[in-house]
Amino acid sequence: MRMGRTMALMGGLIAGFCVPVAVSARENVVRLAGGIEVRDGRMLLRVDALADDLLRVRIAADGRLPEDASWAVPEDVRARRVAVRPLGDARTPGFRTATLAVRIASDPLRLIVEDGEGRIVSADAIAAPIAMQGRAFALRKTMPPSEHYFGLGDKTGPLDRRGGAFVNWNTDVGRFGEATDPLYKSIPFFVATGGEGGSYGIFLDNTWRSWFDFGRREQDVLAFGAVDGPIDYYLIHGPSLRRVTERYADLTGRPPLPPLWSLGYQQSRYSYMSSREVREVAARLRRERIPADVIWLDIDFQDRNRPFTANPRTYADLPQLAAELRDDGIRLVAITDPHIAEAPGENYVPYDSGVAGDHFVKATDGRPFVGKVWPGASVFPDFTRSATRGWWGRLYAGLVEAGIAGFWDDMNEPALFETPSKTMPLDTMHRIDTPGFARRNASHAEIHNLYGMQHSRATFEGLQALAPERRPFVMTRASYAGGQRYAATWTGDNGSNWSHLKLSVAQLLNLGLSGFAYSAVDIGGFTGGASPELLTRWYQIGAFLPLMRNHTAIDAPRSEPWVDGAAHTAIRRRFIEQRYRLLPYLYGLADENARTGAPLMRPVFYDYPQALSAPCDQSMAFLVGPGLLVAPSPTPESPQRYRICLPGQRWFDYWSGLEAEAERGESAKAGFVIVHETPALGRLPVFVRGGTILPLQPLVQSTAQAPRGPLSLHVYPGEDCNGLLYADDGTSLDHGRGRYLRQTLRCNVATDGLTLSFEQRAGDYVPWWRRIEVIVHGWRGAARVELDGKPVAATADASKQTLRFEISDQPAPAMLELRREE
Ligand code: NBV
Repeated sequence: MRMGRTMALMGGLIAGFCVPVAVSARENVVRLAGGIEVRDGRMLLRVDALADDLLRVRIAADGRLPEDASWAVPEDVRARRVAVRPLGDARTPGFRTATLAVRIASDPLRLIVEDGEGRIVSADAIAAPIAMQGRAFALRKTMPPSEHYFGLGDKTGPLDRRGGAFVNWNTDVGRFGEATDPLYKSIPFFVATGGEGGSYGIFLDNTWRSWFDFGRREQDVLAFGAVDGPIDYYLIHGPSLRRVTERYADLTGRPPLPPLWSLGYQQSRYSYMSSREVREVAARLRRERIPADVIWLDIDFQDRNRPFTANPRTYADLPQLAAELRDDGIRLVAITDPHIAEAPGENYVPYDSGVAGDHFVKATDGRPFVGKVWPGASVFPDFTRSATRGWWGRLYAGLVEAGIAGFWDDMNEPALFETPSKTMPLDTMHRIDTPGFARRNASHAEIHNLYGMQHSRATFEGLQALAPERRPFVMTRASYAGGQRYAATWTGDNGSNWSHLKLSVAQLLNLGLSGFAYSAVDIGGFTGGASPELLTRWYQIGAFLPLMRNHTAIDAPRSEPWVDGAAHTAIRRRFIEQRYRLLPYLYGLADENARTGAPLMRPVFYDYPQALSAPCDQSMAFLVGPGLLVAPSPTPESPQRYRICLPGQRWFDYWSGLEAEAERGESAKAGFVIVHETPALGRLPVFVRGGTILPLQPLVQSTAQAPRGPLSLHVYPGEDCNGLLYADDGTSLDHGRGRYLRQTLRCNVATDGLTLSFEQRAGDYVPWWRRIEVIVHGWRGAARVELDGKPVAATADASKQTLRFEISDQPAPAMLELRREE
């Protein structure tokens, strides 16, 4: 249980930390072109300004900084500097960047960061700001009452981390619950918002077992530390939350643009037991007219659970299966766990070649470490060696050739059976041999949290090498900060209950703020079996999540969309269809994410800081990009009416297209349009921000089909009105060579109507649409429409308050004028 274990760990650490290591007189200050180094007794504190709003802080208790290496932050990024101006005196030296003031107070050494106006962004605590106990360290900072904390990957509990304490130690938790910690991933990064200096983020780049305490143990103290390893963290100043997440992406990388098909509906189960069963599922999806792009193959597709094999009886025709499904617009994703069966003399290539290349992690006796997992006795690749990653990557040749489109790296905490620690002994040896690192042996205690990240890196890079023209798709369960460069993720083995439905929204939001923009949750829950209503609700919300995958455990009832009869199937189908209609919008968000790091799924306060103090329970609400606000009931199991706080001025109901009207008596609350919703099974409230141009496409059954008909542009007038069109071939890397289409659209509300402009198109990709249908919402009365001065026939619909017309595609800049007529 989270609190019990965490408290025990930190109790030990912090108690010992009360004796600061060095408080002697200041010995020297070295002013650097891009930072400062201050020594106090033996302790060394170094701050480098990588950018005006991005600081790297390193502390060495023995005065010597450790090797400058990182699995998360690439070398060229760590090498960046901006010139700084000196600040302060010998007692409190510091520097200024264009936007920050950095001061280092003494006795004890303390770091204080202010913005240009002297407002505190982040300040070390006065008491024991840096404390050591052996090789463990704890850092303490002040925690203003107004501040809220987010991030740390998919850790459970409330969205806001304030008042919580968390441990980073990748763990196969099985049936996790609301208070389970640690979980599968370690992303030691949080964002803070609501303080006087604006939003900031802190990323502790330390792979050892680490912890974060947001005022749980000590009120108003923010503390973090690790049991060993470097004291090396980055402080990012926003002041907007958006800017923090973008900067974190500059630091640790952005996910590459994923294949379009991965945004479609994905059907999985542990396991579809034969290629016959896969064909049946595929046929049923098509027969039921449920759009789908992917079917997943879990461990039972393999021969005796051995990675990189296919069961010779049940999946003898894998290449044929993949080809047939592909013709039907369905791709296969197959599991490739990291454990390799210890099977000498059995012609099991991954084992034989792994031994020949000395690729496995070693026990203290120097022999490959052997542990029990799915295949029985297994050995574990040492992914900290580039040669091993290369070897692993080549193992995919057979599956890629068989037509498998994507891969699933599970069990990579790494998880082991029949051991209380659930993983390998901490003294198991890895042999780091990767450019940018000194070659050395490293204990599993140091590498554990990295294992999943480097596993998915090996998979990703292997696929790049095997199919250089294709975008790899990899999903990993365990990872570390920066792992978003290689793989999408999901939240592991959740339960089929309402509490997990709620948790999943907070988990995916925090993952998005932690760099993992592509994340999924097992729709319906992995264990237990969902009630029909729970499953339907999950499908509805799932349609708006970054990735949409239904998955269940081997012993759980099936949870494909059709399992609960026609009425439920119809609702689930309708929501999956909406996701497919929204693909042009979702793909535009993917393009934005690849360029800026902005997550697809965002907390409402990402764009609307006032949402942090909304007079509504916002725990289930989220944004999809800047334009959509999804507002499920905060108590989804309850039929109770609930209030929805729409921040800002103007919102439209996504389903009816009508402007959302503030409920009577609610309009007085400044900053929000407040509406009420009485839950009905078929409905999920979704709103569009006034000021959005939302591109939608005609329905398809798979992204492999070209949509037939026009692209629809729904214009919802309002402030800062804009939209983005992005398209490319969806699977290749041609978009990096100019074969893409990116076009900004804008609208301007005038007293007598509206203008809609198409800006200059970038890229030379020719899209699937030839015509564009424009639907302007909130329109009253008749209209005269002109495109670059030429009249266009338009139809107004008074009951829907729309104005509708069709034009040809507009590759060049163009201007539409819409004038209201009496
Ligand atoms: O490979 C089987 C399962 C998989 O379905 C699930 O999604 C993973 O989280 N896997 C765990 C192994 C253990 C299941 C008890």
